[in-house]
Amino acid sequence: MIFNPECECMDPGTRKKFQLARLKNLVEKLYANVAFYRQKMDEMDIKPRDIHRLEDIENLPFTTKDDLRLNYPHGLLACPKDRIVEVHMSSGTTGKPVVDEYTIEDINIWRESMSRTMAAAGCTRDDIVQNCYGYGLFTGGPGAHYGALNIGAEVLPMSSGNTSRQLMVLQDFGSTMLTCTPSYALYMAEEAADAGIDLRGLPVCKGCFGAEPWSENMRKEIEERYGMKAYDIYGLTEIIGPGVSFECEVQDGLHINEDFFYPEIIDPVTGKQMPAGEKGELVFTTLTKEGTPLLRYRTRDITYLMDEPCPCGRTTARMHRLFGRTDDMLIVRGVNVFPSQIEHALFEIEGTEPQYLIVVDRGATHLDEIELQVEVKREFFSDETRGLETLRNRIADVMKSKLQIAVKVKLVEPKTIERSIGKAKRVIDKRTI
Ligand code: DLL
Repeated sequence: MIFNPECECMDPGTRKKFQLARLKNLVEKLYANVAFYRQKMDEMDIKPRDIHRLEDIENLPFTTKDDLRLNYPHGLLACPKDRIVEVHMSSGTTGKPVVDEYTIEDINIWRESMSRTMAAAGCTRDDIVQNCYGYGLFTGGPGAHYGALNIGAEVLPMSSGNTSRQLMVLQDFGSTMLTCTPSYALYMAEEAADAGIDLRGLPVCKGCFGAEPWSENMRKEIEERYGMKAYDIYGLTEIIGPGVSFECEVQDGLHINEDFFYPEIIDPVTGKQMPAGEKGELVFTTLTKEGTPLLRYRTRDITYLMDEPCPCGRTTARMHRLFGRTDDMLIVRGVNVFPSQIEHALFEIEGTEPQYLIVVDRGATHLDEIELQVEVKREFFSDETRGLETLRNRIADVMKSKLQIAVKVKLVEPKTIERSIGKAKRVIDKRTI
């Protein structure tokens, strides 16, 4: 279902006019109210009056995660502090968290964006949404909550974890829609299988999954285990949270809510814009935000924009599902390796479970080594060891041909690799420089 046809199916030329007016307004506001942006624009000798066309965005400064950390906690606030009604943060593994401060208008835009997201996955007022994204400073729980409420669906604000209770509620309340990270959806499916619960026989028939990388094969696995349609949704705290882009029923690329979040793809090295169809770093400008609006925020996420029309009728630009992040690329013996490449290759191999861990270390020879731990279906462990040996060799061969480097494969029994209730940790890099 298209939640807001007027905006989502708008003639692209008309949308561009809106975007330009909003961009001009944003740049004026940032120049007047945020010292950080005024200084950057002065350094680059660009003034708000220099923005005449959407293309002029290329002359504006970028914002990076480091800029956000340096201005922690309130340095990028663009409106009076008393207008802020809610705050979210992303944990990050190092340094200060990044902060997003919302006015009530920002919350309204978030609500609208998430309503479009969930409606595209089929959510209506008749649905019962079991929301297992974490509630708290993380944007996942509240974002899906706002969207579902706005649609008029019933929400079960479960938050993440306590899997046996999740499964009990899934059965007893007849939840029809699931919202959580894809890795948690799979973990719940495993626990359900162990408890003898037939997920395919339950009313749950659709879900919005995101917040971490996942592959097409992982989607198939979730769809099969639950008997549901699984949709990819994307977002990040800095921009609004979930609701930046989402899949429609066609499941071919994610529609960007570009009346709010203006996308660009740039070459991560030169910073130059790249045309549709070419892979690079995703950059967003928040056209309407009031609390902490951002100009050309470098997400570090890698994808490309698709500008061909989508059969669903929405006219918004789409982005391909993410290929990885500029900062999760591993350089192993000089070769660039993305965890998503490993995941993709692995899922093609019969006999493996969708659980793996990549451990990078330097061996006695001081050369980088990748150990790939892969869970294997239980039958293989009760089988004769030859089966295991053949599978191990097969995985090693596939990795060698896909990644161009040798990978040590360690097959482990089901449930050996630690499960996560939020974002899964797929890489441990033990190398010290
Ligand atoms: O993860 C917001 C979110 C919540 C999105 C629930 C979708 C669903 P952060 O914690 O700030 O915000 O993390 C943002 O997570 O830059 C991507 O690298 C990654 N990410 C988010 N969605 C996807 C996705 C939330 N669908 C970072 N596929 C982003 C791959 C994703 N990676």
